[in-house]
Amino acid sequence: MIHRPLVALAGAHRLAGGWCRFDLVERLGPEGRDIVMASALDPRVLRRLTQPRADIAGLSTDRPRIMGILNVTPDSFSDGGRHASRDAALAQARAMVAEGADILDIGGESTRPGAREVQVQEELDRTIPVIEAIRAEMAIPISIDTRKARVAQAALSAGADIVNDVSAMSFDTQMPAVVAKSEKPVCLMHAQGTPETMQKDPSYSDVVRDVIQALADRQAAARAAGITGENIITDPGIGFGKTHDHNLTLMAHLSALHDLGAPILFGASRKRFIGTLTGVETAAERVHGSVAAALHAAAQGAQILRVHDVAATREALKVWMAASA
Ligand code: HH2
Repeated sequence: MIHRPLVALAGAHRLAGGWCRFDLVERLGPEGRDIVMASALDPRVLRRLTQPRADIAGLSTDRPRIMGILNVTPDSFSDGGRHASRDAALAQARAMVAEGADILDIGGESTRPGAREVQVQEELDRTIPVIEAIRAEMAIPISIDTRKARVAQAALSAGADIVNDVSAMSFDTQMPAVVAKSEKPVCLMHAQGTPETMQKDPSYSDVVRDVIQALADRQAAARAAGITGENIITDPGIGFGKTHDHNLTLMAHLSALHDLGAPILFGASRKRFIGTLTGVETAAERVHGSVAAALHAAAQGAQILRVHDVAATREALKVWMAASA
């Protein structure tokens, strides 16, 4: 006798044109939450959830993409000082590409809790030679992790393809114009407060709804500045003005961000809450917990996973994608 599965896990609707399928939707209303059939949704909402997202820097968004983190800083919380010279950074870029990174994210200012702002010239000196060196050797999409318009502009001129702004373009009033003129994608990340102060008692009335509303406002500001919808990426900003419970609630409801109609970037790699959950104190050793967080985000349809441990994430994703196809 042949046993056939009676339960099909695949749903009728494809999330954002990607690899996740769904039939039910949890609605997060001001009066609470309810679960409804996706087919009963307002057709405009259903279209926003299902519409395939645009390519990002030439990469299709129909499978999870790995963004390898390359901090050229002396003080980043997990890799600070390790790739501070141009040669060390280039070697790390080569290694991450060999391990399967789809994008490299270059940062010259730590935004860990309590970090002090870095002067523009210092940030330029750290990042631009590295971007030039990578661009001279590799075709991989490069993103510049900065809050400063002058750094973004110089990075784009040096060959960067994406601007990743942890202030969602609210730190520097010139940023929206620089991004709009470049016609390149920008990642709008949610943060409550600035890195210096953000972990001092962050609070929300409903963290998921508040983060989505704040991102929708920044999306509208970006559009008003002339940035097209297909060039906007959103990010809940794990660890940026969030308690341990805020981070976990946002992760549990990550797929709700698809209602913004944009690709989702998710960055939990080696962050404090993973240390709290696993008991692993040293940030660079939080690999297993970080991989679990990345797989969870992939299962919620997040299109870009920002990680330090590219090989481990790539291997885990390969198995997970093959098994869930
Ligand atoms: N997290 C960090 C930095 N940039 N960008 C996006 N879009 N999303 C994130 O979650 C995010 C980010 C912080 O991590 P890291 O770069 O590893 O450390 P540091 O800020 O200390 O350099």
